Amino acid sequence: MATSTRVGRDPASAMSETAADLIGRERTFGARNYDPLPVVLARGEGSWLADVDGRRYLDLMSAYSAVSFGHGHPRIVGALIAQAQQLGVTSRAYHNDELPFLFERLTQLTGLDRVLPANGGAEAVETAIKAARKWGHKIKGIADGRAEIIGCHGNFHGRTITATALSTEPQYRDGFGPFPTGLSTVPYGDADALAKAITPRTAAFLVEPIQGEAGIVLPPPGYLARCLQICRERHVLMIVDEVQTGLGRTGRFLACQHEDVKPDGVILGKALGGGLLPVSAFVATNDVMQVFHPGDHGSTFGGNPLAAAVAMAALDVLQDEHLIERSAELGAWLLGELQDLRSDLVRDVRGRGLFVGIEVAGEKNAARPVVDRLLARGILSKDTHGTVVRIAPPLNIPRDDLEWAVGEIRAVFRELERDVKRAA
Ligand code: IF1
Repeated sequence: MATSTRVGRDPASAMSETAADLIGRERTFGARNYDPLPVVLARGEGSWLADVDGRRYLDLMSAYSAVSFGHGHPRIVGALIAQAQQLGVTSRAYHNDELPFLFERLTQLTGLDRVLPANGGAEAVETAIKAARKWGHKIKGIADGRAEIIGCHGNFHGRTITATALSTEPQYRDGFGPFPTGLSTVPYGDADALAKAITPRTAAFLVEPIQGEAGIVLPPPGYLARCLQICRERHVLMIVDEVQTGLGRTGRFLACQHEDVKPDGVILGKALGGGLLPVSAFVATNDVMQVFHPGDHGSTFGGNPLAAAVAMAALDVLQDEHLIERSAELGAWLLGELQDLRSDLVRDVRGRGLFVGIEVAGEKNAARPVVDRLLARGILSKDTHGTVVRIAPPLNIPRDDLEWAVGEIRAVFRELERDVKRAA
């Protein structure tokens, strides 16, 4: 076979490129849809990352909860390599010997009936919205094209046009219209508002059990259970977006399980790919999934054997390393420690499991100085919604590393308090 003249990076030249060179190259040739922190990562192992200069960072962000099992988990990497050497992508035109087991496993873990596999979270959200609309028309009897879906203020369900249409964040919507109709929102945490908003044309209520992007916002206790009751009474589907909160992040396999809520559908993503591949799924009841007939919906990569094998390994790690319980226990300790920061600069500390937000007092971007100073101390975090520092480490982060990080977080707030006093 002729050797291909691969266009790309000569490893030697890559070694010589400085962080500044790499950032410059990215800025020259890449769309500017992100403004990354000034760090160029090159290696990851467990909860630690290293930049191109060998500087190490403790990862308290886990790629927005996609790396819940740590970087390069040997069992998941092993599954990837083994499957890649056996069979990668076949399309769903044929069966494969990995996907049936993932389907069965996800129905057991969610208590639901059927799985439709996809790739990124947004694609699984789109699948759920299409399923809800078609269920509304074909099963509930809503006039064709008139089905409505209700979301929540402050929601985040991805970057597609439909998810953007549901978004209440002006920047996420600016310039991307026109938007599809039949999508509205109600205040998050207010079950009465949901009851009032439901019409005979409402097909589904789409909700995050804890709003991630909005700043780790927890609803009042009992909110999800009350919403489920309302949806049942009004023959409306309840679909829970667990892309970020699922797979143990909040101390249960699904965050809605904290209220013993079993919705009509659940959206999974991020950590399902084991920190290596984009793997997502829409899992729902037979009542919902009956609307899909061969050819109605699909994707090239959805359900490929490589993704299925990696997802199964991720679920094995979650179970065998008892990471759900660990998230609950270590998360409770972390929340207690951070709630004890005793700083005038901290407006609130909230979260569940290893999914915690520190709300910093001050103007819109008040969290950024905290993130920048943590970076300087060798800790990766991320501000979300400007004022909240998201702390969401891999669920298997060593306790002593997390204890060290809490000490560094305390020190950063002491430093910032001194700076504020000096500036006053
Ligand atoms: C970005 C944060 C944002 C999600 C929920 C679906 C999706 C996401 C609850 C879509 C994705 C990512 C997207 C990424 C930053 C991150 C994020 F909340 F995690 F921090 F944006 F809000 N449902 N969240 O959180 O899944 O298609 O990305 O796989 O867009 O900047 P995806």
